[in-house]
Amino acid sequence: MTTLTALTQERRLVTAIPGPKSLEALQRRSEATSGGLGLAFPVVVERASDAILLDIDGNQIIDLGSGIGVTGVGNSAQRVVDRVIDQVQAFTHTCFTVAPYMGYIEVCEKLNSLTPGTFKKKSILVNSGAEAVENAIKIARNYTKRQAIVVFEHGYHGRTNLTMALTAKNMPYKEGFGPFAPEIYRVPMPYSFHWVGDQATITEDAIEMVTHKIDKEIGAHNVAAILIEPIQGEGGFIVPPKGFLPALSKYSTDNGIIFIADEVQTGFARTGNMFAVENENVVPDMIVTAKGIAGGLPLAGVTARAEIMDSVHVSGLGGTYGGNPIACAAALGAIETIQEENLVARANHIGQILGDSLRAMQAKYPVIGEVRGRGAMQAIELVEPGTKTPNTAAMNAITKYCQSKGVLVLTAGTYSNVVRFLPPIVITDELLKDALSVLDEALASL
Ligand code: PLZ
Repeated sequence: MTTLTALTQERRLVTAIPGPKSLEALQRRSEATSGGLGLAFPVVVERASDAILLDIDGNQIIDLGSGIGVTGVGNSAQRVVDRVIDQVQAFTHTCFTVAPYMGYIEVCEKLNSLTPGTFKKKSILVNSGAEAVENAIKIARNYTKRQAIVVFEHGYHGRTNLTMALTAKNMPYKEGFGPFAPEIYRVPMPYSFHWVGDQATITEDAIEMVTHKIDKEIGAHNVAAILIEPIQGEGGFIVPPKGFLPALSKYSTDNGIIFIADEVQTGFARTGNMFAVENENVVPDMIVTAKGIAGGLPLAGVTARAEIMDSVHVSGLGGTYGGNPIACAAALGAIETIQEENLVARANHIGQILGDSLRAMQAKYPVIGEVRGRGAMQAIELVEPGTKTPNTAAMNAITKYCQSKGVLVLTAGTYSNVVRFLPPIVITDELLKDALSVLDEALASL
């Protein structure tokens, strides 16, 4: 076995982006793979470590996307690599519901102790965020004996049939893929930047709108669960106004509704708390995790009060690969990294640098309508200067400019006008500042 040395944490371009080898490989990509797959950054990756991606032409690219918020502990984090190698040599698969193994149990113990709430909790593991959301809904419906699910405008929960129905945005996620699952009700989200009402009373007004809709149009006693991202991810890093999540959580409790936090994108230190709901001391009945849990291996979890998780009949939950032993080994390595390297504090430190620098850019460039997010999860919303009209052209121009200079940034937003930053939480200050200087150039070049 060859051992690879870690890549130097610096940006280095040796060809245009994409270089000749990537161009050739991308030609093969388009011949071999479905045209239905998107492509955010047109290079082919050879290796990666921490916050640097090395492409097959030898370019070193700064990763401000973490594979959509996954590699918070860094690409190929050492503790993840070591545990995965040990596990893959020990055994690769048995199926946890056929012959169990310790890794699955240990990851669930970690989830039960790390998630908010002092009550007894239990967990299951599955393969993806969407599968975890599906299971959360199954369990909530089974426990409450109710069917309606309340979700929010601008929300994103996945691409499977049920989770498409839970997701707000039609294009590209839902277009042509219906029919969608029934008993899903979408309610208004207090998106403060675009809120037409009074900013001073946004929380109260939004709660009134949401609870009015639930009470009058659905009937609270028919609602199994309210499902919400504590900071909406794909929708454009929309942070609910202070007090909104606590009020929603209280309304759920008062009405026997399961409050589910979808922490797939926000979880595991990303926002400067282990889980984003902690920011306002919200304790969800159920919490869905994925992405950052396992340092890049496919793993997701559903964690809830024990009585909710135990309400399901034996064999009502499962799946061939859910909680695969290699993914569990990776998760134990990732969680150990988060704890030992104190990545919660590190995410706050990144948040300071990101926030200060993005706000300084906002003061210079009126194309930035708003800077928002928390910790290592922040974004800029781009507008026609002086208005709130979405500026998709600016988003595209900025991402393209960053690309050409070797900085990977991702986009988001219902109006396709948000550039988002989700760096590995282990990114060095120098590398982050270098990436932000490229972003500044991109804005200046508009
Ligand atoms: N819930 C809050 O952010 C995944 C989607 C990328 P899966 N977000 C990235 C894309 O284009 O498909 C996500 C999320 C929230 C659920 C999911 C779904 O997680 O692991 O992609 O299924």
